[in-house]
Amino acid sequence: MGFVQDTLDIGSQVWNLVSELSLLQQITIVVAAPFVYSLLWQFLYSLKPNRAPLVTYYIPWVGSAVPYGMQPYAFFENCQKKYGDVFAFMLLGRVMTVYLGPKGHEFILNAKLNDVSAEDAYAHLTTPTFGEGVIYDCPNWKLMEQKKFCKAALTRENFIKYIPKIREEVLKYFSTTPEFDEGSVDVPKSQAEMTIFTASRVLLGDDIRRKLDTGFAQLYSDLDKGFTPINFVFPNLPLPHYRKRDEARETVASTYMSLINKRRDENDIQERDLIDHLMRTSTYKDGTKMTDRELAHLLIGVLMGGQHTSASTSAWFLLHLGERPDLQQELAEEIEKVLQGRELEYDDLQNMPLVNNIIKETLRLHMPLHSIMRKVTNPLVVPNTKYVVPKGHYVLVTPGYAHLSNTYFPAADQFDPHRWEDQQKGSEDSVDYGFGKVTKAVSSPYLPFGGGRHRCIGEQFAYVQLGTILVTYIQNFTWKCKVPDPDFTSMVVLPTEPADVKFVRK
Ligand code: X2N
Ligand code: HEM
Repeated sequence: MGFVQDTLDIGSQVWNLVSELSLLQQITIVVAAPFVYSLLWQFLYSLKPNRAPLVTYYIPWVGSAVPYGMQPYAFFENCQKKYGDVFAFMLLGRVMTVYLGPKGHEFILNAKLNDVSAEDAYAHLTTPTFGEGVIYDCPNWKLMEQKKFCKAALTRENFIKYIPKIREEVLKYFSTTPEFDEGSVDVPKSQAEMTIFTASRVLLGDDIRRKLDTGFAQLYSDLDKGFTPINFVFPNLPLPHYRKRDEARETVASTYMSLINKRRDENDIQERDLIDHLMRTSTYKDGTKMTDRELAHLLIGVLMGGQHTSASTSAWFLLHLGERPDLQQELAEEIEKVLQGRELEYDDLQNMPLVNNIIKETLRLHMPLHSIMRKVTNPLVVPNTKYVVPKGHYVLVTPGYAHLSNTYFPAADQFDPHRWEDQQKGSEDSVDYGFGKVTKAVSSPYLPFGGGRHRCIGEQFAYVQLGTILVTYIQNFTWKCKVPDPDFTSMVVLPTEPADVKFVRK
């Protein structure tokens, strides 16, 4: 009680003092208080011996959001010079601890399930767009199983069937988009459209793909506009774009649910697409089945994730190739040598090292997710340092930063797909978190698909989709352009617009 009484006493004394000041002085205090508090808080933080150094900031709560949000890699480079590989910064009210380099990859991507949580870091971002019960709106063991269920549709057998369909969609897109024949193509836009058409065709099936030629595309667009980094701060507001997102999610989910019901009623469950595979294998190990609604939400999430990452990657490789007619020529020769006039098949892609290395090099220079985050749920000791990251803070890992370092990649700023040649795969230890084997060590400097229990399951699919798109472009066009700067403020790192390219038919 003494403490409460003392606090009240001090409070009333302060109040008496303040009320004797002029209005201007009172306003000054109210405005200055957060700044004083923030600087005081930073000072006290700096006294704690076991905290990673905090990047100084002047705007309370906002912290380093502007330099980080605009130019994360330049921001990290400055911080590394001042503080070394481990430091913390304030981002919109959250303390983010960064560990740069391969040791940081290991520290964060292989952190124990008990110590860090992806769902606590991402649910705000994803759940309003994907819907409830899946991905980051469920316990981690369910996510591991959902990833296993999805992998059933992402096998070699299925890829063999997907390639002609992807190719057909790309060719149809070329012939129905007038900008390929006159004027120029807005590449980020064309690649977003081509990605949704190809992915829906093979993962959701012909029925859903056909719906995209009608009003259904608008729903995807509304849903897509709701999948933005703004959600980290404001997942829900009474504004039109949030309402449209929620309506779009409901309508898209209902559409998928009707299709699921139709297939079940007609006993028409084959092995065509992801929907068929999920209808077959979506029983959790505790015996419960995913509901149709959860299946619909999982489909939304997986398609949405694959959409942004894949669309940005193909936009970037087209733009880089526009600067490199020599590589376009070399690709054309590789493709012609393998195919000899035949149509592309799955095994052909495995025999086109340059095609794959173009994708690999694009993902090095333009890793779509520049920041991978976890919320700390138990005090986390940073190995080889005296630092402890307390519960409630976040950890951030950025393989994309190591991708750009000359230490790991000589002439790192050069687009050089040949740098990947003659790299034999080592026989590395693997581990299974429930969705198949993945490499145990994540201390590689090159991790575009992440690592550990949250590692991507879409890598092979992305290579199939992107490889088919690249081959089909090279077979039909040549083009020239300049590579624009990256825009880091969107969900994935995109080329800054305008990024228009004039394509010339072969
Ligand atoms: C206010 C500049 O702009 O000053 F999707 F099934 C589906 C995605 C993680 C994005 C992190 C922060 C940008 C601050 C700008 C599925 C395929 C996934 C994986 C500050 C002033 C979702 C964080 C975006 C930081 C940019 C997390 C994705 N494979 N997809 N200030 O993905 O996997 C999925 C998985 C992330 C980010 C950012 C600012 C499975 C500003 C100006 C303004 N980012 N971002 N996926 N910022 N400002 C996914 C992992 C999961
Ligand atoms: C996870 C990258 C395409 C589905 C991840 C992660 C990364 C990543 C870095 C780890 C995220 C984290 O640890 O927080 C990429 C890149 C892609 C791509 C660069 C394309 C070039 C796809 C595609 C799909 C997909 C096409 C679906 C078909 C997933 C899923 C996860 C994941 C389900 C697991 C999320 C988790 O366990 O938390 N991806 N991805 N991705 N990705 Fe991808």
